Amino acid sequence: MQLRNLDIADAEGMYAWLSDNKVTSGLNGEYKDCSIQDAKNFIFESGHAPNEVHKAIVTDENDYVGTVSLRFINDPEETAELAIVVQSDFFGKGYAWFGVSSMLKYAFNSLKLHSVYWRVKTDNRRAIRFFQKHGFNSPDMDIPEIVTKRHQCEKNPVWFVAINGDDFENKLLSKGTVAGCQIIRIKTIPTVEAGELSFFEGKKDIPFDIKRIYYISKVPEGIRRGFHAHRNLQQILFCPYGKIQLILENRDIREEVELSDPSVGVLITEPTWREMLWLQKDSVLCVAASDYYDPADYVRDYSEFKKYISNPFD
Ligand code: T46
Repeated sequence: MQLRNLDIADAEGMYAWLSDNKVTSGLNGEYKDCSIQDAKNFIFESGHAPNEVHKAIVTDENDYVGTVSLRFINDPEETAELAIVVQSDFFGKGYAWFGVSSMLKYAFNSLKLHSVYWRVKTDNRRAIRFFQKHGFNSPDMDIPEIVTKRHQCEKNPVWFVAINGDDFENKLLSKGTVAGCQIIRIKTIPTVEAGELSFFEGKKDIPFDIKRIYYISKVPEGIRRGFHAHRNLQQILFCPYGKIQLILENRDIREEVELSDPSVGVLITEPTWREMLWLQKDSVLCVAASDYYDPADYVRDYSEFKKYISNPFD
């Protein structure tokens, strides 16, 4: 996935979400009368709008997925407002987070802004959950009045903020756990010009001896694997190359974490449902496991998993 400038050929994809109630019902504007010509006009004007940046979020094949924007750049000074929209066919595939995190990086690293605000309609539970899941909360501090005033006819939008210097990509990692699984820093020795070397040792850096190592590679972007739990197996999962989202569920908590840093691993030592989503093609998932391969240790049926964790001794 990548960001690029909007192109007139994106109008069709843009019209697809403009006429999709699943998308527009969560947004703050009126879109029901929009035509493909409106999409073309927006794309044309977006290249010339002062104090605005609009980018297309696209697949590896350069197909339009959605738009992410910064508006009101430097009004007030060193701030901007962010907006994102993704076609419903691409919900849950990592594109929204890619768009948000890439645009925030651009706002902070290239535009040198201090803070970026965005708002979500109160009843857009999906979007609110999405931002909370990524560690964002409604800001403690007040949003500048000049910003809220622009949207005063909207009913109590939920505001979010990112501040330059926040480790927003690693908010979840700094939490230390994801769905009850431990997130660990893998010891890493950096060099100045020759990369870095990471390592861990069984029973020293992780709580078990390693009996098996496997890795998953050559997976296209957007593919999901997993969909099972283990009864007894303990594992550490890490991603030495690329970007993979882990969706983990342990008892009542279902959480996601993105693995993209070779020096970060997730330790799964309890029966935990796992799904892995390839956010970038050719990403590699490596696993060190506490035992040999045993098909009988897998729980591949979700309802069986729910029963198993409520009473593992049944
Ligand atoms: C896990 C996640 C993260 C073997 O023959 N030996 C092995 O050691 C493994 C791991 C798998 N296999 C066979 C079993 C299947 O015929 O390889 C095939 C693919 O396995 P599976 O569909 O289970 O792959 P994933 O990616 O869904 O899950 C794997 C691990 O199996 C699992 O333990 O936690 O990665």
